[in-house]
Amino acid sequence: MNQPGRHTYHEIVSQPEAWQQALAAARAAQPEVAALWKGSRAVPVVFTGCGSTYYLSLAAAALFQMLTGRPARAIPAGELLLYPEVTYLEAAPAVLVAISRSGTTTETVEAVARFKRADRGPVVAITNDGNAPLAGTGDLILAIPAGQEQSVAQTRSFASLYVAASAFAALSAGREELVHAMERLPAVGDRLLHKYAPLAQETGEMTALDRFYFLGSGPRYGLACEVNLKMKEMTLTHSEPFHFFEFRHGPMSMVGETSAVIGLCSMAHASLEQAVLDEMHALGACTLSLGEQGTGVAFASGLPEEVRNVLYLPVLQLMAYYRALAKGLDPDNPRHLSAVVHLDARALGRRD
Ligand code: F1P
Repeated sequence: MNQPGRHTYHEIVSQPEAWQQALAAARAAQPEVAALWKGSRAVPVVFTGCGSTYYLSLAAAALFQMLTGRPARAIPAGELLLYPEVTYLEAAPAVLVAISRSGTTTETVEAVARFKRADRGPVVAITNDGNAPLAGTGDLILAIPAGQEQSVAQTRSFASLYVAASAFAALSAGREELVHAMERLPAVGDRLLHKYAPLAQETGEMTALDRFYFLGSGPRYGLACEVNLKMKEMTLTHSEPFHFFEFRHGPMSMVGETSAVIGLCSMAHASLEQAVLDEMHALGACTLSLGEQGTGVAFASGLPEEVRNVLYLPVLQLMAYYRALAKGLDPDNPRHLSAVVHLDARALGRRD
């Protein structure tokens, strides 16, 4: 009998290998990336995906704009179909970065098709399947097959795509030294998975906790959204992501003895972010901080803050895995979900 969660566990603990392939793919594409940005710096860059890969787009767009100084935003692919005018200015040029594990999600593939039909500009495809439809429509393709997985909920795939997107942002900014520094990520990821597996299991098995809040700001907000989705998909737990300061403006009313507040903490604003966690702890919450140093989960990576954000993922993915098992659930097969959402593209975005 298949042990519940065996695929999810293997995918989480093996992900540093996929990070390595993501970096190799980005480095190999360096000349194409440089050529992509010969044009105007004012051309907006739109990152898109669905669910996990929309959250990835949020994180990637924030990092891309911080590093390159080019305007970037993240829009769910479905919204590009329903309300393109909210994103695109009539005939103005743009660059579209489409992110997809499968490369077959209808909304994402259709959003790219319409972008190309409108001749808006180049498409960058970041995917775990270089043979799927999305890759066939990209002008620049970053494919990371090592990130492919059996499980429905993205873990290894997400992290590999995020590493590729981060390296893409660094190369787009001409910051090759950041990509070189990223070469150390897989070893740090392996170390964190070994060192903090007990903490992930201990926290995951605290089934008295009935709600989780994940706090992240700047380039980490999209990652807070993603780990929040893991908690929902794998463990059927009420959970929500917030920007750090936003949590005080109402949501903190929900904090009590059965809530967990988990901070994806930066070094740049460590004391301000830790202050939020301390206030929630005083209200009875179980709090956990992750970051480079001085935190409950300490990376001790020595890497620049811009390119170590993937390190927030493994321990929190593992925590969701253990919580699912503690609740008698199978994280490999989340309730109601399928690995890919396929729709009738002809019916999407029609103003009914
Ligand atoms: C995206 C997706 C997500 C969902 C889950 C499974 O597919 O369907 O919407 O949250 O993570 O993957 P893809 O376009 O990345 O293949």
